[in-house]
Amino acid sequence: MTPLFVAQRVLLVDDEAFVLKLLARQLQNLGYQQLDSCDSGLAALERLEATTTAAAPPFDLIFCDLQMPGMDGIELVRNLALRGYAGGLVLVSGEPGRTLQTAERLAQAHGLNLLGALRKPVDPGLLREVLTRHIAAPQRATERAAPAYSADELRQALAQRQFVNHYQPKVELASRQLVGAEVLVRWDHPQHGLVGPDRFIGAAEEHGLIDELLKTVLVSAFEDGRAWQQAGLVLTLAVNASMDNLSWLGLPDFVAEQAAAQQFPLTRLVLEVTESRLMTNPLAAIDTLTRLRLKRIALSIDDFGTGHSSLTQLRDLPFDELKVDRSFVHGAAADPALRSILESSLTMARQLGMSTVGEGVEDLADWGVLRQAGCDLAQGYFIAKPMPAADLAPWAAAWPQRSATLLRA
Ligand code: G
Ligand code: G
Ligand code: MN
Repeated sequence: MTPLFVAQRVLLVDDEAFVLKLLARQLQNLGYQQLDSCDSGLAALERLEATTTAAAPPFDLIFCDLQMPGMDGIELVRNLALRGYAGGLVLVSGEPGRTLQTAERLAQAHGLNLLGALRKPVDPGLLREVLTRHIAAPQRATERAAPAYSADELRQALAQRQFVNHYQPKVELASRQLVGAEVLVRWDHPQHGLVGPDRFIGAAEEHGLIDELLKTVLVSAFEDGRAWQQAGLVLTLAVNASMDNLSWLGLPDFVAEQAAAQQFPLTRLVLEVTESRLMTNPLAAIDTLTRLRLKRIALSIDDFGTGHSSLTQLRDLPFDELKVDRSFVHGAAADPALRSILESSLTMARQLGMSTVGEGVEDLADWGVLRQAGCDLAQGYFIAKPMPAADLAPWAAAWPQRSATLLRA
């Protein structure tokens, strides 16, 4: 376990000294170093107030027992909400599952950042899973919120063609063959250097420029795809679409026209979709997705398992591919909870006739777990990081040799 969590300040609240000690030990084993504990809800609130009023920031994470003398966990949760506590919350209890579930819903209804609920004694695998969710989700959220670019800045960047596509290889686990690449846009900013999508996608959505961005990403992808094809490199290209893009009813026709202009076959295009925000116009999205499908463009459900990409979508929409989120892939070999989520997601996808991709493959163990679980494709730093278009052909040429070494064949 890498110490991903060292910077996190954690408060444990439980009236049983033994539970506090055990949980503290488990968290220390996971790399947490800044642990604080108290034995009642009231003491927790005092602690929180002391840290909030002082220059020090409040806690990043609170573990809260339900059954406590004096102020119980439910009351503490209510008080946390009243004080605007914005950190993560994990409920821990010996109470039966239903009670814990109800408490969970209550915490969510209060608008708290609930990471999960754990039964006592706390299973180390489940604990890690809950914490992984914490580092996976909120980090992405804050990154997205970072420096907001204005509509004018984005418009100018579009006009000056400052957005460039990078490509991350997707390889078949069974054959190790390169079969495609995910297109990941970057902003080659004249002052800020290469800016990642997490820092401008949100702004582009907000300013109504996300369709313009998708257009440039698609056109460049078709151009690059055509060049690779002429060089003998046949690749399936996967482009990311925002939910907002799906309200654009003209998207399927635009895609078809541009692909035809570059003689790029639509059967080699995949559209990756994450439910990044509430679907504002579900009818339009279903219309667009279905028409894309009719044009033989493959649809992929991205970041599966993160809570954005949900079972409801699988039921309602014609997806061809499921991408298991990297938080369930990396480290799954050594973690029974992650592994079972990963395996059951893959099994479900297969039963629905979808092909599968594991993203976030960072080491040989991740590769092995996917291979064993029968996943079709792998993507991640272990194989290659996203790279400029010009680097892809050389990378592809070197891959057979490199993969043999990496996988010790
Ligand atoms: O490399 P990475 O930082 O590339 O990408 C971060 C996130 O940005 C990913 O969730 C990815 O899906 C998203 N993303 C990358 N390129 C695009 C794009 O062209 N359009 C949209 N909507 N999202 C993108
Ligand atoms: O949400 P989406 O699946 O489109 O995200 C792709 C994002 O994941 C990009 O930001 C990309 O840079 C990143 N990424 C790709 N491979 C890995 C990996 O092996 N580990 C990690 N942590 N991130 C990765
Ligand atoms: Mn993606």
